Amino acid sequence: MMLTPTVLREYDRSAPDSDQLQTATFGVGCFWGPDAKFGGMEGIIRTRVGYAGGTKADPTYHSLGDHTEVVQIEYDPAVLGYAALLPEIFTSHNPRRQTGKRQYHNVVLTDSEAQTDAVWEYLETSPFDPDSVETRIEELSQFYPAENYHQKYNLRSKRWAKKAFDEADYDPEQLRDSPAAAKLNAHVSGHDVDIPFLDARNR
Ligand code: MHO
Repeated sequence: MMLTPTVLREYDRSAPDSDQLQTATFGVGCFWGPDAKFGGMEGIIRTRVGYAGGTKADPTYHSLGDHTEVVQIEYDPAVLGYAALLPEIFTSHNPRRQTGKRQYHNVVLTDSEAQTDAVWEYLETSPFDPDSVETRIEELSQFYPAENYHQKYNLRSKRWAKKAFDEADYDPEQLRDSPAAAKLNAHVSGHDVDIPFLDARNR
């Protein structure tokens, strides 16, 4: 199947709505990487990158204040539970060492007590000694989406991929929230992702 505007729109239209999904928010360094990696995983439907974990109101990339770069994912709990996500998060960074710069801190921002409990339960049975884990584990207070040019960053730098969304008349917010874009962003970043709408001509 070719990557046509119709194919992209159909894929996105058939994806589950946000209200049927749950969110997970975490930082593991520069947010471009986890945006691509997690966007390709089965059960992860949407991704967006942003700033969280601090107190400054309305942070921007050049005025971050005490915030950290994070990715927020929308996942389908019927396919992938939070407990199944945690090993992926904790092996995407070194939980035994915190990063010097707060911008790139390792942080898991939970949005419910159930998520917080799941993190500690995971750590207790993980190879990481919970007492020596330096990753910040905190409640999410507010997520501020990053500027559009940071969303699906790797996809944006591939002309053929960006062109497909331009031809489908996606505006920057639609591109950010597009389930198809999450998968393509993973694909162009070299992650192994099963994309039904890609054919050899696009690879
Ligand atoms: N300036 C770094 C990190 C960008 S990330 C959005 C780079 O160009 O790789 O912080």
